[in-house]
Amino acid sequence: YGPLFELYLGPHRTVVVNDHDHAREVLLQRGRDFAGRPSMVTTDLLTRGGKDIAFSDYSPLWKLHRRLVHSSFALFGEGSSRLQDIDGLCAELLSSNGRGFDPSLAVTTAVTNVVCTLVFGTTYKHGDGELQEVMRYNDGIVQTITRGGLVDIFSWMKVFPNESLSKLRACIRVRDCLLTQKLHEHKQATLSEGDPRDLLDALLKGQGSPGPDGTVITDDHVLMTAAEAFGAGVETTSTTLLWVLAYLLHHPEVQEKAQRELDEEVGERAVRAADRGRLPYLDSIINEGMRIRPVSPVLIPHIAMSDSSIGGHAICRGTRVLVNMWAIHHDPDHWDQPDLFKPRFLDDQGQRVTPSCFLPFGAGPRICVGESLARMELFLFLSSMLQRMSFMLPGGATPPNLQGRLGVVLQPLPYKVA
Ligand code: HEM
Ligand code: PLO
Repeated sequence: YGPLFELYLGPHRTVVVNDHDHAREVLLQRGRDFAGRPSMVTTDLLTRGGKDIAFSDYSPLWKLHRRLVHSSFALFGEGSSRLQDIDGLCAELLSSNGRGFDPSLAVTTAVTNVVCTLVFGTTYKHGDGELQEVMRYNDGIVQTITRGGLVDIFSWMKVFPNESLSKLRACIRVRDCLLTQKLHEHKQATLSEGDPRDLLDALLKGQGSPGPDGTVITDDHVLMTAAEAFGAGVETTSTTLLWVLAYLLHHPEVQEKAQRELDEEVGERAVRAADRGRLPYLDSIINEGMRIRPVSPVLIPHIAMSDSSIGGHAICRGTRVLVNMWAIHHDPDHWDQPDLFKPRFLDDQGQRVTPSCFLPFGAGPRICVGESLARMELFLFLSSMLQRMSFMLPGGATPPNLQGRLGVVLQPLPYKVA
């Protein structure tokens, strides 16, 4: 349909951006004009009417909120190497002794524990009952918040019985029950002075200082933001790792090259965050995974907050804008053989290159707040796994299906490794 087209999704005028020049205009050059979020039935349910960050419309309180989360991540996450679950993950993977098994449970557990430490200051043991509950409700939410689902187009349809919406409500109930309990425990344990230990502490402390327009962070905001950091932290990183592993099963030569780089640059000792500079090929694999299978293929819908323009075309206030990152990451004008998995983020000298049409985290005012954390996690988990083991197809198995299933994130279908 060309680089830019407009359609009506029910009553909503929607512009779809398929190429990277226009995407940069929407996200960066005129980022402020397009930094709004539409209100939708499913995400309003999920976030109690936008009391989170990702699905909340642009407002002074949202900005304050976003800043709090961002600085908490820098404080508690990215800098300090708190990925204590690497050993647990590797042990669990190795314990399969080469029998074919689905890696998703082990990967999700490890990733969940990283965010859990960050948000709540706690971790789960592998196989913990509550952890299983978290994974179940997350999966239910991911599968029921589909972008462009009918109730999000015709909101009046919410009055009719709807199986998907009932499932979403049930998952949200489980989530809220669990999180309210955590908030309660935190309030009892903290509420004294002292430095915040985790994101929940930081948010509770932030309740004391009102936003620029006098609005305050309510308990609902604290709960929704913690829930979201938790949900976003788990689903995105684990999905990306599972995509990369699936592609490595298709391309054993890529896996071997990464292992050679690890042997030469790191050897037997544990990989550290500071090793990233020395492992450009590994980074290139991660980037290629995020290019070929972006977890968020049309980002999150944006909305024009004022009359503006894209590529010289007038766009009126209230227009929804979908940035088609899938199309941008597969654009044959910018990528050689875009459907082929080949780590390509290096030049002839092996130095890193990042093309401007590679935007897996978005860009501008709505850029992902977890980018640095995610990049560090992806690097540390993948490097540690490849250093200690090789992933292979179980005997007789066909390589993983790479088509994926699209919920609120694009996930690989279940597959087995040995
Ligand atoms: C937003 C990608 C990891 C938290 C986003 C967006 C994308 C994205 C594409 C939407 C940008 C837009 O609408 O323009 C990713 C990818 C990840 C990742 C590819 C990992 C591989 C994380 C992690 C966290 C996180 C680990 C938190 C712990 C968020 C939040 C937003 C967001 C809160 C909403 C930002 C806003 O609307 O202002 N992410 N993300 N993400 N991400 Fe991530
Ligand atoms: C994942 C399931 C959780 O239960 C709730 C949740 C919160 C934030 C969402 C996340 C889910 C999916 C991935 C999202 C994230 C915000 C930013 C991220 C949409 C639904 C991406 C990749 O855009």
